[in-house]
Amino acid sequence: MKTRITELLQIETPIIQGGMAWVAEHNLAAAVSDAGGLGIIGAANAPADWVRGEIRKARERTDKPIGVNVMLLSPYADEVAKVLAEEKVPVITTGAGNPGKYMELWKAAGSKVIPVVASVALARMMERGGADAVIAEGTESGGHIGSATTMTLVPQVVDAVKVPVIAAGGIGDGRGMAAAFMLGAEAVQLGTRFVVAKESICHPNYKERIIKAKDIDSAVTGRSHGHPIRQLRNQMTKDYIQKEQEGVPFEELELLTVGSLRNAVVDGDVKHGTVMAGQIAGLVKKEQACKEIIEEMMEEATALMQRK
Ligand code: TUI
Repeated sequence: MKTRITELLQIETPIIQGGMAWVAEHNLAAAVSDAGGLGIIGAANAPADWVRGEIRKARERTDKPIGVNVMLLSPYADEVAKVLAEEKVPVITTGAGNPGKYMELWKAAGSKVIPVVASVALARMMERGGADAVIAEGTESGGHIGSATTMTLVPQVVDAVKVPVIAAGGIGDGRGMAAAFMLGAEAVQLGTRFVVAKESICHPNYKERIIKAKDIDSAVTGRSHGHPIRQLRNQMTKDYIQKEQEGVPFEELELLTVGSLRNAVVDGDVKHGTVMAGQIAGLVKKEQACKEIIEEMMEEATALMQRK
């Protein structure tokens, strides 16, 4: 399937893997790119040297293009930004902020820059600043979220900018992909379904928690201090939300989550750790290879889109 995004990124299928912290490392990214999509290494809160190492390891695994996602709240964002320019990473996506200050550096290195936006205003600003495309991410997503839904955000962003739009948030199969295309998107980004991929290094307990999740199993922590995070309900979300309701200050709440995503992803503590996942978790029913996920989605989406 050809769209402006497949042309821009030189990929075969308009499916992009999200830059999930701790999960989106070189094994997953290479597997997605090898399967014809765009694999992404998630820099998250990791130091720049780790990011450089992952880029190089991914390059040993595949000749296909690979992207890197910069989490703009990271204390290492400036250093990571420089490494990406040095390594001439072909595609850079950003999240949780405004990447305006890095745009010139990245464009000079020849990278395609694709910021995640959660509003029409930021989408317009990013286009003016030279973004090659934008990812319109709805509140159905896992992790750090905005407030607009994918259904409402995507068509409004499509109408507001000329650059191609990638839809994210709540998409987990070919039906979601076809729906996003009906809204005007030219590619989709998936996180939760790829967390459960065979090539994902995520702990089996985490994958199992997603597979067992029901439709309304996610909760949002951090609304009280403006950093909302969607994750699957467990003891951690219960304690956190109760403390938020009691008015416990941000600094104290923050202590509850130090290292908690790592505890879940790496050590498999899905009870007390942070199990970030989107609302589509209830739809994800089994572990599959990235190639299988992409082929299945493409088959389903193209059949739906050809239907009159
Ligand atoms: O970034 C994400 N999802 C994430 S990042 C993450 S790790 C983390 N660590 C510490 C604190 C917070 C998160 C887990 N999940 N998605 C992309 C995304 N970006 N979603 C929403 C946004 C967003 C929201 C508001 C982007 C820009 C924005 O406004 C920026 C501005 O300054 O106007």
